[in-house]
Amino acid sequence: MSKSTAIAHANIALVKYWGKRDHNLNLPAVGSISVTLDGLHSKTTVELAPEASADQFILNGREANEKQAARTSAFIDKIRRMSGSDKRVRVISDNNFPTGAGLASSASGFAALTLAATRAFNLRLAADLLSGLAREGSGSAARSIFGGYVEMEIGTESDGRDAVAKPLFPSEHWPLRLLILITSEAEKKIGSTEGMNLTARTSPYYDTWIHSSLEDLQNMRDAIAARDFQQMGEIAEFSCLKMHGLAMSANPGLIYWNEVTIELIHAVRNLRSQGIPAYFTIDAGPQVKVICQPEDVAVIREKLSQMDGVINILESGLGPKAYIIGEND
Ligand code: 2P0
Repeated sequence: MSKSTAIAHANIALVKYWGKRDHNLNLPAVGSISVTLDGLHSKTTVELAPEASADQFILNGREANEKQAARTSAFIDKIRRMSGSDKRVRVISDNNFPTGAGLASSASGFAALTLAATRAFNLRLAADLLSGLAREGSGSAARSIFGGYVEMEIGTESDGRDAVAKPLFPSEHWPLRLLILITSEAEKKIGSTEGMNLTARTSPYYDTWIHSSLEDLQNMRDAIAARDFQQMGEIAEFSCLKMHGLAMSANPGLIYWNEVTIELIHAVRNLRSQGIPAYFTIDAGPQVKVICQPEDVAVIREKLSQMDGVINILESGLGPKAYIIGEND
């Protein structure tokens, strides 16, 4: 193929990834468990451009900035080496979720890029190899290769070949829903990679974080297998708060929240005290993701939308693996 278009969906971690055991291969220091979302995706077209002297990247209708272009080109270089080709590419990528909403798009973006680019260069990789390659672009992207409930393994091999994600359960196993409460559209000052590196270097809690993650992963697997909403939610909040506590204990401390984030944490816990089952999780930014069951979405949405400072609410169920939507020579 010389042109290929792929879709990959965003994911949200229920047990968080924060820290790397190898920087060159982007190997995670802890495993993670996520859900892939049906509502949020990246659609990416990669077209070989044999006559071009440089790669071209159009992200959300605009020429990518220098940093994005350099990171993407370095990633495409890996695929060029694998395929034995030195052809330049033209990449067009769009997110179906609001641009500038402060949602990490590197997971769906790199997963879609991995699938579309390998196919454009005529490589047909098995899903685990795609996941490992996506990981080299962005750790969380390894998980977006798969749908439903997904676990990222840290692996033990020094070359990272077993640091790949694997599907745990399909979406239909347990159709949870997520509400994503947008509290700020400002771009974060410290990205995940930089934040993780600072944390590993300076936090006195880092080793404890690494060791304690094993139990969280086992408990989360069990909770999902048993469809135990309370256990799943309690572990998700625990992992989230532990990750943020860890990040805050870096020096200088990383605070990804704003005042609305904290209000929403209390609001979700208040819902529970009123008998409405809902749990929160938060990534490296101020948005709050609320995990709930389908029958409770309407009431939770109604109550949280009234909170001051909630700019927008996105809603999603669980979604499929990354897939190709079009190819031609
Ligand atoms: C996660 N995050 O598990 C965690 C929780 C953010 C907070 O994975 O450096 O953009 O590219 O591997 O994948 C975001 O980190 O980091 C992330 P890199 P990535 O979802």
